[in-house]
Amino acid sequence: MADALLIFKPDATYRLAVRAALWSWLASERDWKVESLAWFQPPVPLIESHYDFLQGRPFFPWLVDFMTALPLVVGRVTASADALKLMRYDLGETRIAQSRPGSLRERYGIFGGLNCLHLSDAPETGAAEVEKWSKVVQLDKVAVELETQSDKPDHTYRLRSLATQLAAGFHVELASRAIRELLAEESAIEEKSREALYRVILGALS
Ligand code: DAT
Ligand code: MG
Repeated sequence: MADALLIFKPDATYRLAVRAALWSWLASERDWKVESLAWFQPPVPLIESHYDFLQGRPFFPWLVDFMTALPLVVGRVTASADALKLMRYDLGETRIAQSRPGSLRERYGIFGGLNCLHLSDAPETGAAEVEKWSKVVQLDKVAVELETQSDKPDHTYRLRSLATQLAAGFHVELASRAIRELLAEESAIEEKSREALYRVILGALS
């Protein structure tokens, strides 16, 4: 059995219909088991270390902000090596424009690296990530109850269309405002965290 680290990124933690859909998939425990879930706001050094292989890439400062700006839902999954491979197949490719049609990222990711879930990509990386994270977050019990249904709308495809315009420099003001409005409709987040959510989503597009 392999251990894998699971993170609902901010776009999945706070967009409630998306979180419910991703949780439905995970909670099916088709070929795996969800061993833990907890709320946790990752500190900057942990994320810098978690993503150390990406240091120096132009998107790295944004990636660190994205992963540290807000409390996230973090967990651990156990699966056979083959099942972990299947989970990563279900998840889809890293960048949304390249995510396989029908994959979770194609369906729920917004744009670029706004790709909703982190899941360790192999037993070796899973073991290393779980070891590192278990020092700062509990990874041995399910301490968060997530819903598999939500009354909130899922605006993924409109967000993706607006994100594409914004990233290309078209209608920047209008598209930014529309993205904020759609995110507000999708979430139930208090004022001060909402600004952080807008910042990390819009930050991926500039
Ligand atoms: P994955 O999350 O599919 O395992 P990864 O480990 O290669 O992908 O990269 C970690 C995260 O970094 C990824 O989920 C989003 C971000 N990222 C990677 N490459 C990127 C790129 N070219 N543009 C924007 N974000 C990127
Ligand atoms: Mg990875």
